[in-house]
Amino acid sequence: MEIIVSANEARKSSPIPPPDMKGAHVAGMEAYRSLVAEAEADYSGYWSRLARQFVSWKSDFTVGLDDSQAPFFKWFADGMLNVSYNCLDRQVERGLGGKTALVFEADDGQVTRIDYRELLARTCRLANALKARGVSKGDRVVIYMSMSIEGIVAMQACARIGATHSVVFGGFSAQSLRDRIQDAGAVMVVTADEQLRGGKRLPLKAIVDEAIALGGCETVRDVLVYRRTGSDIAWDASRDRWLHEETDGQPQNCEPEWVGAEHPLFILYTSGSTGKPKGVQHSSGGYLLHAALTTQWTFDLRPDDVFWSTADIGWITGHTYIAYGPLALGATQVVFEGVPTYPDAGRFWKMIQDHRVTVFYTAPTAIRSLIKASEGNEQVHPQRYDLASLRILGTVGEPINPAAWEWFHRHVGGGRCPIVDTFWQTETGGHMITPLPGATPLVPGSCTLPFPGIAAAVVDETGAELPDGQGGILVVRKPWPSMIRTIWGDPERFRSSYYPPELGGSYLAGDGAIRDPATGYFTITGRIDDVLNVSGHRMGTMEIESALVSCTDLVAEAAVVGRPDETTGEAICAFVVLKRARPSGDEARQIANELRNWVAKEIGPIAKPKDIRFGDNLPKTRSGKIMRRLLRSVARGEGIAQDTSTLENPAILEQLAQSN
Ligand code: 6R9
Repeated sequence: MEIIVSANEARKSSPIPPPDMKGAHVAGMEAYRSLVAEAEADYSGYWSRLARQFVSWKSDFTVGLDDSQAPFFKWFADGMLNVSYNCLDRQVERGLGGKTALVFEADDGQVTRIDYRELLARTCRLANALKARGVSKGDRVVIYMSMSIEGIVAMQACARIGATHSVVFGGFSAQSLRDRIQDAGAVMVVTADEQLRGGKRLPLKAIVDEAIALGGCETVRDVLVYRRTGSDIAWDASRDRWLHEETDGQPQNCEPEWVGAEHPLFILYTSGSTGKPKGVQHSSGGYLLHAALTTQWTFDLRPDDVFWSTADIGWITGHTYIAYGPLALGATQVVFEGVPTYPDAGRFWKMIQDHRVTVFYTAPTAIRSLIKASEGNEQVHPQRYDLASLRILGTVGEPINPAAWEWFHRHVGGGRCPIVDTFWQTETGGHMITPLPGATPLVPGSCTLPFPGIAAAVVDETGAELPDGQGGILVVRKPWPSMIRTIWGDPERFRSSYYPPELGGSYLAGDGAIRDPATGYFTITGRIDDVLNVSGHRMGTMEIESALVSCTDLVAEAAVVGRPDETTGEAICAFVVLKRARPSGDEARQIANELRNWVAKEIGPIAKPKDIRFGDNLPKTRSGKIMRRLLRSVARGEGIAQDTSTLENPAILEQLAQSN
């Protein structure tokens, strides 16, 4: 299976026309084009119209886009709102109080349903509990939780009182968690005793304890613990509190804290080109608008849909398309605690069947691993399940290769369901380039056309627009409402990472792209910086390198590159020089394992290198720069046809190539 989608491959197939969808929100290409034209004619007015349609404002705004301090753009800045009011109270006021908001399926298959009225009551009780512990508007709260109703309630409760949440994925290590708590200056951590995934109990609270013990988290006054498994855990009475004890007895009303549209709803850390993760800061008004708008248009969401995004709340997809977008529309959604392969690889298909899911949003890496599993075992093949409820499919996180697209289309969607291949990023807040199901003809492997109003373009290094058919750098010409506002605590890094002067005011996405000359469709060709995408998880090569070299007893030097992988899209490949003689055979395998565990401890299991190769040295230029371009070729098992004349020590390539 070829993973990296080439533009040629995407172009080969002829577009698949959209199904005849009565009453689609964007019905047909005429409707799409007229929205694009509306945005072009009056950009700020277009978004302002939608902001009034999709968001309920406590007090209306007078200005749409404010670009007076570019690139620190503001949207709807003098409008006042509350995001939790928009997601919960508003639904109850519309008469949807008894409508199911969340269908939670636990790892062991147990199902809990909760309606909008109950979700609002629980959010208010927790919001009151947070206030009782002194959390107030603008304070940061770190949420370190697995998928749960409580995790979503915690996010909504923060939004309700104007506290800025920062969700840290439950797979991150104590060290990574500490760094994020410290960078955010969090006053509270909300966690669970343990998480349950694939039948295994994994610690959460113990990792919070470890993170705090590492030092630097002095801002944290309280740790709230949701009792998930009831296992014994260590307890520090000066700081630890059971979530249920804090919320029991709290009133189920809590007046929303009305905030300005630019108030930071959340910070979410993501990987960049340097070792230090970036705290991506999002707004309240502009973010909520795009979350609600894209959930409605991209998934053509209707009142009776059952929406399921398989993402985790620790990632941006779990923010926009679980915690905020679907709730802002009053949708019913499935929330899943477990993993796609437990108790077997038919779990997703069984859940779609059981809950009559109509819109299903997942990651290419999950699809590829389920294809593999079903090839080995007919019992878990999607055709063994009744998937007739499905209407629309979606993918996110990485390019989807046409073979996986075809399989998903045929075997999961029964050939009837459009697939929306949604390109976007933590920084963009919501979809940027994506098909709209009732309008856009589909081409497997292409994310097709910009969402109406998004000014995506392909340019060269000087910012000049390239003709279609020529690959270049993906940029966004105009600011949009849900864009990143800054990097928490580091506005200069925000400016230099996303608005380099040579691009003349365009947003630099960090991906390469090419447009098809016939259709204008975009195909994303992958990151152009030192960011890897492993199973749809963003990892910085520098982060992994610093984790490796922090193993000071063993490691002298390390370089990390990506190589294509059949299942995970990209795999992490590390080249390591030890402080002792280069190991081989069993010793090499044993040290490689030690280093993998070390990286898991430093960053988290998702950052474990798949390949570790040992050398006496690394390929360097005479000026001492590591030549990653050559390492990438070695990692891919390609011959070294490239120019090595600037290399200080050419023989090293041979050694590294053989050391696998
Ligand atoms: C939402 C999310 C962002 C990076 C992005 C790009 C890759 C995401 C994609 C895609 C091709 C798609 N990416 N969706 N590449 N086609 N449909 O994944 O955010 O974790 O910040 O990752 O993921 O490389 O730059 P995030």
